[in-house]
Amino acid sequence: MPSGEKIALITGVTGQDGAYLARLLLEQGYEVHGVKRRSSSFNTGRIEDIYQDPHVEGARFHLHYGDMTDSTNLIRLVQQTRPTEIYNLAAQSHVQVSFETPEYTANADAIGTLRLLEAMRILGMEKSCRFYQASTSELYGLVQEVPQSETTPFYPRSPYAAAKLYAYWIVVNYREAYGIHASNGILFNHESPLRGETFVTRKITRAAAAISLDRQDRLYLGNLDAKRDWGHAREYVRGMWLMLQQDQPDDYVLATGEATSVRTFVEWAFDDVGITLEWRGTGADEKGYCTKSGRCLIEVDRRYFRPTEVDLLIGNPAKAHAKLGWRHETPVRELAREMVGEDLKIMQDAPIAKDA
Ligand code: NDP
Ligand code: GDR
Repeated sequence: MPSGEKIALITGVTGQDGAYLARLLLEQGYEVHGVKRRSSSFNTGRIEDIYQDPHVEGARFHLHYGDMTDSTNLIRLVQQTRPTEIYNLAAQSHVQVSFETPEYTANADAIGTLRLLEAMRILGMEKSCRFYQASTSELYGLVQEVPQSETTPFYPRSPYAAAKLYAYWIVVNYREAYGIHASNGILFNHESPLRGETFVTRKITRAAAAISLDRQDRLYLGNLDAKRDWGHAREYVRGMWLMLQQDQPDDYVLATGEATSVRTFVEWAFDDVGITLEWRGTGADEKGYCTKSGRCLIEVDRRYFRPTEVDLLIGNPAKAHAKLGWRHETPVRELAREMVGEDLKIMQDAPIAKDA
């Protein structure tokens, strides 16, 4: 660790992981700089509780406008903030959306990572600043080996995964070529009450809450048979931080080692709001879930199927256990319950409106 003050620069600070990481680093005594995008409406909802008025002396959390597609901006931000650790979390992170916006996804997720590494080089910060890259289990894509570890071959199955594959290798290359302390965290899916509403777990827990309160009629989902290794985001950001505290940079899988299907997650979430579901036809040849009394609540909709799917992700976190002393704590069943509970609270507090 470079000596002296700890200064972190977090790209993607307004996202799920950015919000948890900023909180963790502030608790650890860091000065934290977060990069947020300009948007026409507020996008800082997840970090409202840690926001500090910049006019007040001694503020340790600062927000800056920025974008991964603008190298001039990234160079200036690194120059102004002089971080000792950079956490590159910003990304167009939605796999399905990456099929609609492949070029933008490559620009932000792949070239954006290169821009940030180059900013470090241009400013001569190869030795004074450490770098964390938000790599992903999506790199494994088409199943080559189960469970997946740091040595499993990659086979990306989406423009998102292909962009993240470039980012993974450019990080490895800059580590080897320029001696930068740069590490890839190959993180399996991690969720929380702060998860984006269009990712499947949160889409399900919000819908279960809304349907139980009669605020939504039906939930449309895609492939229910995909299996994911779901952990709690709060615990995973701690793993990111641990990677940058090691003497040597390296690449690590963070995962629980347990896979659950989307179908099972649906059943748990609805169970948690007291709705028992039965699998049956919902009309024509569509399939879905209905209640015993015949009210059909969930329908499979082909529009949510991906052109190429990742069927099974299950990680082997043995290296992170042994070298980082990192372990996940929250079982996936408990995670689902927490997310449903938080969504129920949000819905109960919100003004009555039907949520399509
Ligand atoms: P989110 O989608 O919640 O957050 C993404 C963040 O990136 C947001 O702050 C978003 O800003 C920002 N962002 C998007 N595009 C740009 C851009 N062009 N320039 C600057 N900022 C941008 O993702 P998560 O927090 O869930 O994930 C964090 C990172 O980890 C991502 O890189 C993701 O790909 C990766 N990852 C996530 C996993 C998971 O299960 N959550 C697993 C493995 C990897 P805004 O709020 O304005 O949209
Ligand atoms: P994923 O997460 O693609 O794994 O990427 P997501 O929650 O979007 O999908 C998980 C699985 O659920 C299936 N699915 C649906 N998905 C969505 N979003 N909406 C649906 O209606 C739906 N129905 C079924 C998907 O087909 C898929 O198999 C996440 C992101 O956070 C990435 O940024 C990260 O890199 C990976 O996790 C690890």
